[in-house]
Amino acid sequence: MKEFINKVKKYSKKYLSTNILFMTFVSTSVLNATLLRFFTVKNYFELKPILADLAVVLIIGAFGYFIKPKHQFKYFFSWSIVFTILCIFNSVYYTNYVSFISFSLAATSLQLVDVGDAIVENILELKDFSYLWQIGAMFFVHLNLKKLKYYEKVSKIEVGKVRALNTLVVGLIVVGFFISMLTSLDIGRLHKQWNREFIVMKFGLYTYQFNDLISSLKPQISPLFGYDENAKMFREYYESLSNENKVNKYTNIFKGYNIITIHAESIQQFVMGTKINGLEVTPNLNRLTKEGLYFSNFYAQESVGTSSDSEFTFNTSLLPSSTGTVFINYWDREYVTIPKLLKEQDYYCFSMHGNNGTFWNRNVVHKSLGYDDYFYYKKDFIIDEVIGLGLSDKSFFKQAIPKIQKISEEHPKFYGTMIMLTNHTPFSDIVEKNLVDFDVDWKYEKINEETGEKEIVSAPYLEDTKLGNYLKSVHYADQAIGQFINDLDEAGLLENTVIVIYGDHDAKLKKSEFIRFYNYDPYTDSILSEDDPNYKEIDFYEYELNRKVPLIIWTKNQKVKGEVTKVMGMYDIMPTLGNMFGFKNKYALGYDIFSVKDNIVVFPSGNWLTDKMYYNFQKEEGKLLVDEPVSIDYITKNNEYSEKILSISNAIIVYDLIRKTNETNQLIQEYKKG
Ligand code: GP9
Ligand code: MN
Repeated sequence: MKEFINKVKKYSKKYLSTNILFMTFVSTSVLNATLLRFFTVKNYFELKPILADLAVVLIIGAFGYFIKPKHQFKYFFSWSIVFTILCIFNSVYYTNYVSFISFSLAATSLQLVDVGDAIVENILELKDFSYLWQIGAMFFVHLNLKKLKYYEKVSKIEVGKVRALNTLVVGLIVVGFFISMLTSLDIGRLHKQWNREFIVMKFGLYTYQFNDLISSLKPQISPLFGYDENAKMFREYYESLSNENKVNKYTNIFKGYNIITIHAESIQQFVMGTKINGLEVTPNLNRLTKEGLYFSNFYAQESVGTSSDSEFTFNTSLLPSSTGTVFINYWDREYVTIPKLLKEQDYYCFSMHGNNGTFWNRNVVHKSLGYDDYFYYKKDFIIDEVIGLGLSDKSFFKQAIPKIQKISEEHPKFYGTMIMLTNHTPFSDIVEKNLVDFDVDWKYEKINEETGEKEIVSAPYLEDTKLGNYLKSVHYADQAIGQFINDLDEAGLLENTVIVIYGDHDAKLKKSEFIRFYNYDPYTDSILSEDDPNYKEIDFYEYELNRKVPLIIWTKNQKVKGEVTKVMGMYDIMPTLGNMFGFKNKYALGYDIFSVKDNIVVFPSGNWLTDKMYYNFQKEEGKLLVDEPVSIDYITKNNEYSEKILSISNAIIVYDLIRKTNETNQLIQEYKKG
């Protein structure tokens, strides 16, 4: 044993004394990345990102051993410069945008970011320079090693390849150790790469930046292949569509009206029909459905880009991309959008949100979608009440009123998108802060066994459950919407304005939550058994169909009214509003709901929904929603159609086909002019 310890001691001594430069590089790089987290996300003690940073640096460092010792300094020093620059840039970026730099944005965001802001806000702080110590340390160590003739000594004993391989193995062991600590949520988020803060917190700076580089390159690489066939498919599809403008009773009905769109975060439609102890969860939304047009079978068509996908589909009538997220990976493509078309009619377009502007890359994407201005909380709102992710909806809406008023005074017409925030999963903050007064306990009458008298008993069956918190949170969101509409009215902003409210996606509640909700028996404080005649089964289809969200088009004077039960998707909004407001997107994949006969909602998963059937593409089976059967041909045709729509949408997004077509048309025009 003693011998073994001595051996280890001897080996370590030898290793330490002959790997000084390598170890300085590794330790300074890991320390600098930790320093960055210290100044930004603040989780500097967490083991996961330290391990991840260590693994990356070890692997990069290992390759240094393939170089002769006297030249190794150049290698390690160059990497130290790269890492230091990464830290400094990210530090400055974080101060300004509370997020980390992405390669995909670096090139073009400079043109889009408000230059005025950039100058005011881009002030370097002392801490941004603190990372330079790594360069100094490397240089200092190198000079001393030179003095001590270290490189000559090492040259005699070092077998580069062996050291390189050994170090690589150690690096890979650290990687393995790190991976074993990851959850599937961590991996999913790394893959999607949109929550940049989260990735740096869990994966460290170097893995983040490396992963970001790869996902930023993906959109550049994929358009290199398959362009011709995609462009052909795109051309043929749009040539096959009829150009005729269908007129109906809604055509141009709102020409010249302002639009305020409320992006109602996570509001699912079932809450509108829900009453707890006789009280409506959403009294305001319910009132608006009666006073306006209410689309009761409306579905969001979001993919991994959740909120941002809905904003994209709403504004473009295209579907989310099949790889990555449009707002992150394909935001620089050309799209025909509602703001762009309204601007042709002299509208001023803005969007507002109570969270950070960089979330979902909105500060960049909203500009490229054609919004004139994007307000976000750091700059334009006073953060006087925080719930969950950011400014509370009630405060957000209150503060928005004078801003909208000013806009309405300065511009002839406006289109505004108000992105709500409070009702965001996990819905617990609002409950913990006791900011909503909505009792979700089940109240029922019971005979008191001792007194024999009737009394009201309360079963806290939803207390502390996600669904229970969700209902409370939705009640708050509903109050916020109600308050906003009242305040708009008081400010005289409703006279010539159409309010559009849409749920951006479902609440992502588990099936088991619904099973408990629909099958709870307060008398026994338990869930009904499956063979109970009152048991409500929630299978795959029930669950999917229940994911629908509200869509309401409302005006104060109740100019349009009624319930539309036809199935409808987020991509149908643009053509439907287009018919009402007098604009048209020839690349729209959805239809004006008042002109289409048999509508189909195509989901990014390949599943589709018509009034007759919900079809599960993965399982190749569907559920009939009507009594009459459908033919195999009906299913095949809809399958083909769904695939086509998804491919067209993807082709436009990945290959930037709208821009390319516009450019070609312009060239032809110029050529014709001579
Ligand atoms: C955050 C918000 C939420 O700013 O809009 O986005 P989501 O998580 O729903 O996609
Ligand atoms: Mn959302």
